[in-house]
Amino acid sequence: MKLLYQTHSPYARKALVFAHEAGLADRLAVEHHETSPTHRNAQVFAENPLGKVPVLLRPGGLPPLFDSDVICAYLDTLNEGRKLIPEAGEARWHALRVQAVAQGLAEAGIAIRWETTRRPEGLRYLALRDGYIAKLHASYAWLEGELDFESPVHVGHIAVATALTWLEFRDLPPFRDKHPRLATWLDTFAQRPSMRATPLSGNTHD
Ligand SMILES: N[C@@H](CCC(=O)N[C@@H](CS)C(=O)NCC(=O)O)C(=O)O
Repeated sequence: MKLLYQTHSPYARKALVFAHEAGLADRLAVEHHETSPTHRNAQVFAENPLGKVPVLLRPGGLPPLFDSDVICAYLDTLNEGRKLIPEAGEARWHALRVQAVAQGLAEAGIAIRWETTRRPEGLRYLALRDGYIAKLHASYAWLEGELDFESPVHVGHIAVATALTWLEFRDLPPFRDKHPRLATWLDTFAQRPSMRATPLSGNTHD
């Protein structure tokens, strides 16, 4: 399988960390792609009409899979170990809603970057930036109270760790000062081989 990836994408890293945690990383050829709505990547668009990474290309003419949520769900079907997306009960809904909050963290971070550095200065809208900053702070507080810090790794943990490390990588609003449990948990999670094997690097090309 081939993973259309990006070394500075929280979503692409989430899919790859998931593959490592599921024991599937050696089945993936990882290919870096730059993407931006202002900088069309024809190879990515050929596989995903949204022009976004990650995309998982499967052998045998099977359709490409996107987005990161779908890729993780697919990889878990190949996972011969303990499932990383709990299959039933409240554990499933908990992991999926944690994943949803993590997706929102990355989305808010990207939106803040548009309103601070990516969009030309005269086109930035500070009220929109502030609205997204508020979403980040509310989500940090939610995770401090709701994340199951002690339980075995699931997709929600992977999504939160890859989102938070990306937010720090991009110097977006910090969470450590007011959310010590989250910060301590992240520092431990970041030492996992899956995280160490997938460092963030590079700049966005708009
Ligand atoms: N919901 C998607 C989001 C993917 C996404 O936004 N990827 C970014 C890179 S971080 C991208 O390729 N953006 C290009 C664009 O917006 O055109 C996922 O979870 O995979």
